[in-house]
Amino acid sequence: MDVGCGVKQGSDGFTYYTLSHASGSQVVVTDYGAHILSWRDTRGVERLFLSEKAVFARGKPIRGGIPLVFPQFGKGELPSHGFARISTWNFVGSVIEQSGAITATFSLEWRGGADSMWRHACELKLEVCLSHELTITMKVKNQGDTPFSFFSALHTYYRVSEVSKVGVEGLSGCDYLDFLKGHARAREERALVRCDAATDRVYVGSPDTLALDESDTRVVIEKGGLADTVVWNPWLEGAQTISDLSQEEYSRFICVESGNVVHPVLLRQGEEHVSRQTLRAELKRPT
Ligand code: TA6
Repeated sequence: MDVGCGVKQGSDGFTYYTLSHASGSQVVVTDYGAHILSWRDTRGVERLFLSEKAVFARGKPIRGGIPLVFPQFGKGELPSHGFARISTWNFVGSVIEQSGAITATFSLEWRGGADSMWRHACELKLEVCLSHELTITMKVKNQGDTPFSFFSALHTYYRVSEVSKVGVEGLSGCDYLDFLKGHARAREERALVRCDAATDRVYVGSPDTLALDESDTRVVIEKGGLADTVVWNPWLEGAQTISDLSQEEYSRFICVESGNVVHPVLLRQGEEHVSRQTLRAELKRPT
């Protein structure tokens, strides 16, 4: 495996960047949405889910990987989850750091204006840094002359062998809003949050370190500058209504999304907001 950043042009018109690290880890990002499609850990195990029915076409979001939610979370005036994931980003470049980590940077200049679907001018940057772990840094800069506020999330789809057998660690004692029960607020009491039915919850002000626990592995999820965590799985009944997801695929993923989805982030002119998420797959010690 060549260490560094490889580039391929897809027949769909998207450009695909493959970052390969000496530890054996690998990540694939496309300039469409600055969307991370694949992350293989140091053992070569794929950790992200990508739907077999995912659509790769401009104007449509890609089902799986890590879609970037910005500046709207969910439905609203803008397309669902905002425009960042359906915009073509610029590849700024890649660099091999002294530590050996490889960073690729993407940017999106949003001009805004009265004719635009979102009138505010901003610059988004996404830095994808691969070593034995994966760190994704998102920067939002207000380039306009009025303040604006936004929501954002790294809508991460984790690939699992069976959704009901995995659990999210670290949410016990945290309040959540249940989007399937009219946003009702309740407190999580489980040490391990499992999905055994359709789940769509926002954990408000969640801890900055969580883990996805699956048989022999834990994927540690660390966040910064992102207040909340969304846990989502549509289950069979939900999957039946999602055209770019096969029915049986609902059991092969869980979304655990680090984001600012409850309280909007306010950015004044010239200000920048930085957030990040680090993922690390660790083999569990035999007990
Ligand atoms: O983050 C959870 C969620 O907002 C769910 O409500 C669900 O609809 C999901 O995201 C997928 O949204 P999408 O627009 O990608 O179909």
